Amino acid sequence: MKLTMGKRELELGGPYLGTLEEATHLMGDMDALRARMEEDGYLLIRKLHDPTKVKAARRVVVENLAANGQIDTAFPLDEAVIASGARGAFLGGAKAVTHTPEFLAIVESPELMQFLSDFLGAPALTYNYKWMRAVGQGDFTGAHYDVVYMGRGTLRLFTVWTPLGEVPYEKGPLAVLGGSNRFERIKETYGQMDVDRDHVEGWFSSDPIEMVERYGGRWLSTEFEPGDAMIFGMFTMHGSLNNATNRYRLSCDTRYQRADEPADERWIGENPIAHYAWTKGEMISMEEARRRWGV
Ligand SMILES: O=C(O)CCC(=O)C(=O)O
Repeated sequence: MKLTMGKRELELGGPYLGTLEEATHLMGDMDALRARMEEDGYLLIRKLHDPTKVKAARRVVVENLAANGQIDTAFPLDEAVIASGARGAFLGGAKAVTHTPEFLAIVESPELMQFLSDFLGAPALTYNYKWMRAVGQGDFTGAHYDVVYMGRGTLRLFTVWTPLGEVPYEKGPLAVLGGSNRFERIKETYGQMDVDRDHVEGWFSSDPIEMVERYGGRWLSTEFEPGDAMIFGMFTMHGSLNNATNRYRLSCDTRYQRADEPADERWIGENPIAHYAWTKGEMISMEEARRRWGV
């Protein structure tokens, strides 16, 4: 099966793309989950969330997109068929849809917060800012570490990536670069960057093959069902496959850390300030930044 990431076609099962390892069977054994996170840089947990709640949140998001004319209502709403001429949308931050009871019932559920508190070994907090994406046809996310966007607080910060609905391969699921949590030279250079301070583009690369050939590892992905989630750390290189369908790929990514550790001030509080300088003024291309870092 050939899948696309950016402009590259990758054969699933070939040298550049394999499948994510599951950690679902380790649930309940926090030491094993922590060891797996340390080793692989991610945890794939099936049914981490209640699938019924995920479907309810999906409904709210799809209704919101439909109200904005982004859904082709000639098809059942739940299919989220992209309206003619409509594009992908970022629905994060202050947008009301990420603060509806249905949405918060997944990403701030008592069960999830308890799980993360157990995993972190102390009560967890989640950033008030929520990231929610409706990924359009042909769109994808380039390879990046999350630390460049949210590294001002503790580095023991974790992303929970939650698909809102089924995400088969052709709909552009998340992909991580296996082994990238140990790319020391990239962690010391790109991994020290802050997009608001440095005015550098966020994506390290849009070329999945270039990354594997230069740094090793293998891209890993899977197909997702409602309730499934990926958890990963700040230094796990990730992106997504392309959405090759005419339906939106809906997903959210939310952040968690110990409440007793410093938090990145851009993402917390009633009205998070979010990115305030990135993309404003003169920007440095990633190509140029990588040349300076020698990576
Ligand atoms: O959903 C995507 O395409 C990207 C998600 C992402 O970059 C993240 O969860 O940090």
